[in-house]
Amino acid sequence: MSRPFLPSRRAVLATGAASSALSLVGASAGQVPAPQPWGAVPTARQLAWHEMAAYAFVHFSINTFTDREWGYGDESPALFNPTDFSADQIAGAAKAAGLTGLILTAKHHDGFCLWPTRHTEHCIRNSPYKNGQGDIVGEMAAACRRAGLRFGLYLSPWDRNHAEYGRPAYITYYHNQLRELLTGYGPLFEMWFDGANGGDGYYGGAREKRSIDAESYYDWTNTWALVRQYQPDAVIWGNWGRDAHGPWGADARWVGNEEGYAGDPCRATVGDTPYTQEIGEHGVRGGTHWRPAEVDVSLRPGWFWHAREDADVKSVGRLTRIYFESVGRGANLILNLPPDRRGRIPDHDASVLKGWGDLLRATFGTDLAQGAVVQANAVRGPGFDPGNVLDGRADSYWAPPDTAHAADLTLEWPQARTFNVVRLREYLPLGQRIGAFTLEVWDDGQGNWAELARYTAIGSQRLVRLPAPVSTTRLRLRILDADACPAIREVALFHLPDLVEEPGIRRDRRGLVALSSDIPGAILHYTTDGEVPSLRSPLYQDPFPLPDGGIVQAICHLPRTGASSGVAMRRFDVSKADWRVVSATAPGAEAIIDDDLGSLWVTGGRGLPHEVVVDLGAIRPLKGVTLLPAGQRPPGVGAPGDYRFQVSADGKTWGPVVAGEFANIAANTGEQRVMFPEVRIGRFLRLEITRAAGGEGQVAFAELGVVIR
Ligand code: FUL
Repeated sequence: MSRPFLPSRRAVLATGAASSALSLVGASAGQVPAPQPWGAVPTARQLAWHEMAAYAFVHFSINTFTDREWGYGDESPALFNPTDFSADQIAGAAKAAGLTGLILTAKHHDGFCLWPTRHTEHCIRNSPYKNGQGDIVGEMAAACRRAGLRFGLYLSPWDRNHAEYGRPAYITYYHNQLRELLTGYGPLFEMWFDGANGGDGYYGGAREKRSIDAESYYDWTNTWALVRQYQPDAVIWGNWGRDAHGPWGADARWVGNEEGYAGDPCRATVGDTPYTQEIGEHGVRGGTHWRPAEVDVSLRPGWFWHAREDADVKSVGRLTRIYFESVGRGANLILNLPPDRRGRIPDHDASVLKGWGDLLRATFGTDLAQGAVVQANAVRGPGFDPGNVLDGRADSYWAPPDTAHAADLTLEWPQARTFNVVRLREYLPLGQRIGAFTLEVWDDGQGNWAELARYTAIGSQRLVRLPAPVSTTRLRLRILDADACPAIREVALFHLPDLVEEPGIRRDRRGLVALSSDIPGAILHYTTDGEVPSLRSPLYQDPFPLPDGGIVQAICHLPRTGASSGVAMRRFDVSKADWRVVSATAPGAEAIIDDDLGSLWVTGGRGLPHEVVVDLGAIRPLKGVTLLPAGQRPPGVGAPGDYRFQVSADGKTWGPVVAGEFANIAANTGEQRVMFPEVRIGRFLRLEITRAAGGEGQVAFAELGVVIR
């Protein structure tokens, strides 16, 4: 098992209780009975998975070459033709980021297979890559082994290419494919069973809509049994309905969003109730099943590579925030790295990953808590001593007596330690037990304890990121509430180097651009002429007008430390100042033209289609349209699934229909873009929503926009 950011620790330099405890770990632990497990506990494979913390996702397939997020299934295998594929370069980029494993999309929803499967011709054998002799799955598996990364696979259950999809024969096919992957590519640490099932597709030429009941159709009991049979150590990821294994029987759950955060708290257990986004993000305290969350997010807006997103690669600052809001809340992080058409992680993306990995290594490579004298106000006895929290071992922990559901642990150093990150871990084999805790530091001047932080859950790990470094000779962890006596595996302290995050860039309906930063004392510089901003660029003071659109780039600078952020960039089209809603099938449609990303239009209860007509205020040449999904939808409300757009000069005679589906819109809140086949001149825009993605018929979304520039 690889443990990326754990420092290799020397023996604890503790004294007193701590040092006497050390020699007793393991050997004499039997002298005092261990605490009993409480509630649901993880399996061995889940425990190993928790240690992996953060790993890579790699979405690479036909979509990379067609510029789509969801292929229809009718794409020719000949399109798959990476010019300079390097599995080692991809694995190397993941490794440089400090990631511990890599999961590859062996087959996405379009059905194209990246390995030469015996069960379909819709695969790499019929592509020009290596004259049909290539095997991307095999190359990636070997490169991961070389790089010391664990390997996993994604095999989309939904298959828009296969003629039998929707019928029993497809399940046999799916099992055959799964068997090939489970037996042909060495050990796998995780199998990813995606939940997306959009309906229509090519299906061997039928070009029709096929609806299935995802909970029963895929025969999960037997599908998962194959994973258990051939890869007993692999964690099964999926969000399916109740089955013999309990609620949505897989080993790990979807966190419920694709934005890169877990809820706080994000508990590892869930109850025996249907999946909801709320449960995905937060879990359930004292739940009956161990189903920890995995946070899936992409380095770029899309899951697949698109040239138009080259300037939208997440920065080191953003990735760090994501790490703290996922791994730091006890979830695992799966960060998607989309290879380009060469078959490599683009250079800029790779350099961001390297910079991020360097930062994490510099931060988590030195545990500043080492050397502390550790004491507790409640001690269980030999084998469970306070000093165990410093020994870097996964199998030792501090525990007070069974009756102590609240207890304090104090670390003390002869000289002050300076840190801005605290890492805590519970000993998971005994379950997730902590219900509330605080961290306090000793204030020499005042002669008392001062509260630093207060949270509910710890779990696999809790990273507390402090707003500024703290120097102290004493740190106290106070467990205020627990379901059973606490079992604390680790208390560690780190120093995260100064990191200035990029500013936020917003434009309101009037066309005024505002920049923002929540860093105290930060100043902002910006450009609108395409130049990269520097400290010589205009200093931001007040919102400035940009009614006709353009590119705004900005940096944040902290004079106190001399550090600057990376560049934030946003492209704006014409402002919506003169727009108005002409008609809509439900009230409140003004919300989609107010440039307020938080306000939604929720269509009424009437049936589909839902329709809105917008007057753009002037005749304009329209290259396409954009739609911004809702960040969070009301319960039971879906996202717009299928669309029909039309343009008119006078609001009476309408031009040709542009129809299609918004790919992955139910899960992903990134902007959707629909380009017209040619420029449409007009003043009125009509959107009809003919299918809802998720929900019960009503849909909601945040903004409608146009592409003119
Ligand atoms: C979603 C899919 O529909 C996306 O295309 C992507 O694979 C993401 C990780 O999961 O459900």
